[in-house]
Amino acid sequence: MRTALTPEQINEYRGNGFLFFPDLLTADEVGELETAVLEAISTMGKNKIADGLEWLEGDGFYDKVFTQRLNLWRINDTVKRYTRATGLGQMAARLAGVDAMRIWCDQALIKGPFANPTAYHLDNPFWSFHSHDSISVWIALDDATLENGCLWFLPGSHKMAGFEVTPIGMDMNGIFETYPQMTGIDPVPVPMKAGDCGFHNGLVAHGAGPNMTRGRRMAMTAAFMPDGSTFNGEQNILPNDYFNSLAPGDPLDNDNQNPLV
Ligand SMILES: O=C(O)CCC(=O)C(=O)O
Ligand SMILES: [Fe+2]
Repeated sequence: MRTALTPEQINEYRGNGFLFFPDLLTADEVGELETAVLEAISTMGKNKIADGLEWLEGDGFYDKVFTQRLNLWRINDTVKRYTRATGLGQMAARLAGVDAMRIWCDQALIKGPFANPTAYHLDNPFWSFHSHDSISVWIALDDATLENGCLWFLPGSHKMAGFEVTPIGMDMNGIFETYPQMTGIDPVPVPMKAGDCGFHNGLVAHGAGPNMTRGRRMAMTAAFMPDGSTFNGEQNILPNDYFNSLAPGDPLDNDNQNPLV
């Protein structure tokens, strides 16, 4: 894993709210991670969250946006070696400008042939903490192209965003009803080769096109929460026992659920 960041890359991330980072993984590493992710997913059936809250895949529009499987690090040591890699966590912390990160979740996002588009949305409002400094890494395990549903971003939108949820539904323009100030921004596509990755701020608007091809567009992602973040009352993916033990304002510092990376 290539983890060196330049000051220019950090500036670009902070200005745009995202950063394209080529060659994070070698071809061998891509193969190893891909195999591990598919292995982990094959044990989960329709359950979207490994070893935690039950969330079953259905057959509605959202289930055809991508195959989504979360917290694979909990059931697969190889996935854990990548998504909880210290070097990756350090990159996330440097880009965000915080001292330390905890893993919020990792997730595989696989657009199968002819998958639906991923509507523009913000990530952080879905989660159980609010932060201007949360960050995800999206690692391409297949080439992600304009044809098969690469990511698109609204550069700088993280500076205009609040914490209102914008659903990943059927309306591509839904986000602009909540955040009309973002309508003036030109969206930017970020195609990637397998092994490249992108980092994005939890408040930057992003989405992906449909998969117009017969091929697969597979990504492995990890979302990082700044250490010191506090519970906002949303359950999101927290297991019931832990969720019921929390009151708004409590620190989310459970090393089993959200370990430091
Ligand atoms: O892979 C996709 O289509 C969407 C990814 C995304 O929204 C994310 O990683 O936050
Ligand atoms: Fe997202």
